[in-house]
Amino acid sequence: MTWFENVNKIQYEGPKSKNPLAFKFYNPEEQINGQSMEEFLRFGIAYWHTFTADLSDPFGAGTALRNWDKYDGMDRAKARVEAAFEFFDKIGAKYFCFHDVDIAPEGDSLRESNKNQDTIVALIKDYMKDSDVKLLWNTANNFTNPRFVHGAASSNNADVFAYSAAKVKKQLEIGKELGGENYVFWGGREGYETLLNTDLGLEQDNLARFFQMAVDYAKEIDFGAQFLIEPKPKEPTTHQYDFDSQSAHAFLLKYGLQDHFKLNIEANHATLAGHTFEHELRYARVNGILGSVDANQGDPLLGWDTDEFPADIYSTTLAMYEIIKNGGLGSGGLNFDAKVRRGSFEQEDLFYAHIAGMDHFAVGYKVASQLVEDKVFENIIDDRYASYKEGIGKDIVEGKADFKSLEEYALNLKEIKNKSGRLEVIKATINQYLLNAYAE
Ligand code: XUL
Ligand code: CO
Repeated sequence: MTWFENVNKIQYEGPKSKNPLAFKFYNPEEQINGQSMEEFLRFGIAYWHTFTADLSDPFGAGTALRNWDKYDGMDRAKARVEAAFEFFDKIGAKYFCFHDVDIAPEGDSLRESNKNQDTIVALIKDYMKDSDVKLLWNTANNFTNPRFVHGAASSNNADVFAYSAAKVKKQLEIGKELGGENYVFWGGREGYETLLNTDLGLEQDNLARFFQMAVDYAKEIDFGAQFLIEPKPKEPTTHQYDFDSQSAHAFLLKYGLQDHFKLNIEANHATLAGHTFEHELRYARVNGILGSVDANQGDPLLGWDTDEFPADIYSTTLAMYEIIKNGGLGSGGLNFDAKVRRGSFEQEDLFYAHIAGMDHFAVGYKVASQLVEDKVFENIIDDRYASYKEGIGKDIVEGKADFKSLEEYALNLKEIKNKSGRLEVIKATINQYLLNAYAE
């Protein structure tokens, strides 16, 4: 049985290829800095968008044509596993990610849901044995079911806190069973709509208690995955607690959780927070908490999370710059938390979309590597902050200055000379690198 009978294994054909079912820029074997593209980029497939979602939106029903939809319930869940592993192999992705409810339907009780999970996890484990595909991360969906109407770990209802804990416990066990390299917490409904009925202090304390219990349980079962918090500023709640990387960091520091978590940075979440993707990556990187990436992009004309496949090579270049400077993503990867548009409902669109996303990150990687090799930004920064390498600047960074010595210095200053920031030429240089990377 094959689920994608019109598609063969996707090959690299180079920038001139007109074959929509071939990579133009992503060449898995190409070596950059002594590592293959495949090893460094660690692409992941998001199970929910690619195998579970039906492309419905708040105004319209699902449009997706998927040949596994001829089945129902557990049969469909099993068909999806088969289709997924065929897809991973054909697209050449080495990682995948899922929520509990993506892989198996919920039952009428938690017990039944867990049983459904066990059946599908055993099947996934079998498929993993015959392939080199690994679990980048799994997570618990503690936001879709009506029981999470007021939140999960930050719900006002302690029964919901308990239920949420049970779901995460199960996923930690499954992560261990499948050798998951990371475990993700996206606070889908961990936030609030209005302060008029919210105890913000208790909700945040409870969220921290929940994270601590997860840390303790992972230790107890010897599950060594990297824990990741995925910040998002809003949607579904008006005020999400893990608003952006800086607020997630403050939260971790406040509750003493900083040694157990890194961040999973998503491009569209960054822009929803009013940041660039590279800002979020940079903040996480300089604070030592850049763990993984959800690769997608938003629509600048729409104010919500559209989860589009990455197409903006300027953005993928600046993102890859951060990732290279981070020394890679360690156990993390580039997970395509991206969905084909509602109008792209044919099954082959899944291939076109992932090929495009992988190509665009490959371009970004190649161009960013060149920028790093030529020290383009490093030279700019060195020069721009040169005043801290000698004289009074050196005293400041070495802790040898105080207000009195600074006042004395300032009183004797004859003139203050600033230098141009040269933003226009910097942007032109980046474009030059982008255009020249594949020029003959
Ligand atoms: C939602 C989102 C999630 C997380 C995992 O915006 O990004 O899919 O990645 O729960
Ligand atoms: Co995401």
